[in-house]
Amino acid sequence: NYNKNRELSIVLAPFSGGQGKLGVEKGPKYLLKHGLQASIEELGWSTELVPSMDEAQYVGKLKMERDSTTGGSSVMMDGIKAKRADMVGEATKLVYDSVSKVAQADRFPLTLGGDHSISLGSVSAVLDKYPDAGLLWIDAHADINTIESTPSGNLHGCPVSFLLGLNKDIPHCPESLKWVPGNLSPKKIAYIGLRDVDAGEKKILKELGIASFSMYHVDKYGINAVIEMAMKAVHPDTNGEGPIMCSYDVDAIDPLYIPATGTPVRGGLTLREGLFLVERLAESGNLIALDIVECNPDLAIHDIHVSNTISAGCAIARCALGETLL
Ligand code: HAR
Ligand code: MN
Ligand code: MN
Ligand code: MN
Repeated sequence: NYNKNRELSIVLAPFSGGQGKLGVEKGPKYLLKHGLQASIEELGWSTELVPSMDEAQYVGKLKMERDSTTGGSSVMMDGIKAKRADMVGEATKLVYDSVSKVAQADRFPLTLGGDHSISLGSVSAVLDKYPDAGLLWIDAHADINTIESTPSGNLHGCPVSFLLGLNKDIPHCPESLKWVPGNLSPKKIAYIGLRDVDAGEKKILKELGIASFSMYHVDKYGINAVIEMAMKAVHPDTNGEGPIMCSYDVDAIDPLYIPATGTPVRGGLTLREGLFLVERLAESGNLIALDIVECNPDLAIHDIHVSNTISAGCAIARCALGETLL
């Protein structure tokens, strides 16, 4: 068990520049308002809050950009169109610095997004501390587009390619993202929940032989077998034992339960399946870090959508931290 001291830091990553919809920067504030910190304390963890940036830090710039006629600055060279690469590079480096301090102090980093680009920072920092860690990416999307393959230019669809170092050989790779070590091995990542994967992403997943459990596999084998296979995929020599980081995009869960998110895709995990995954990780004693990303309260068309989404986000954290283990 990696968490004997039960010391945890809630790292706030209120960043929305990795995609085009404002509001996702409010995720951390809403999750905290829902009582997340006290409920984690109740589970026997000592906690602290670590703000990695201000919620307002990038919002002004994003609003100006949205209101401008060009619809967003992007580096467009040789077919590369990574939107707001400077901002994303800077913000994710702030997350990296905060999570690094937490991880190096032997505390459990619970990083609250923000959009999924922030995991560039959290995962890189956790890998510095645990080079052998496996990464479970729970998501409807693979987020493995390179700056060449991205159809949208939104960098929240690209963090995994940077973590794997896939952009290093691409000419004109944005300078701002060169701080990312990019040394994650494709053998050390497994996906669960995939159902909206771009053609270019499928090619990369196949070429690199990355363990990818889509909704098809969840239906075919059941969620328990899938999480077991995913743990074994990232730690094959030790039958699934070893440090595991979980980067949890709430859109992995069906929009019936999680409506307030930027890119909902129907046919996702049930709420119970989504919680079981992290309950199993808690039970394993191998979970060393968790991200919860892509809660966007501004996208709800009704108050109940906000509370459903935020309460599910909080439940992911509590279940990952042992709430439902007897
Ligand atoms: N694959 C698409 C792209 O690259 C959309 C993926 C981004 N959406 C997310 N990420 N929420 O998980 O633009
Ligand atoms: Mn994602
Ligand atoms: Mn997603
Ligand atoms: Mn798509």
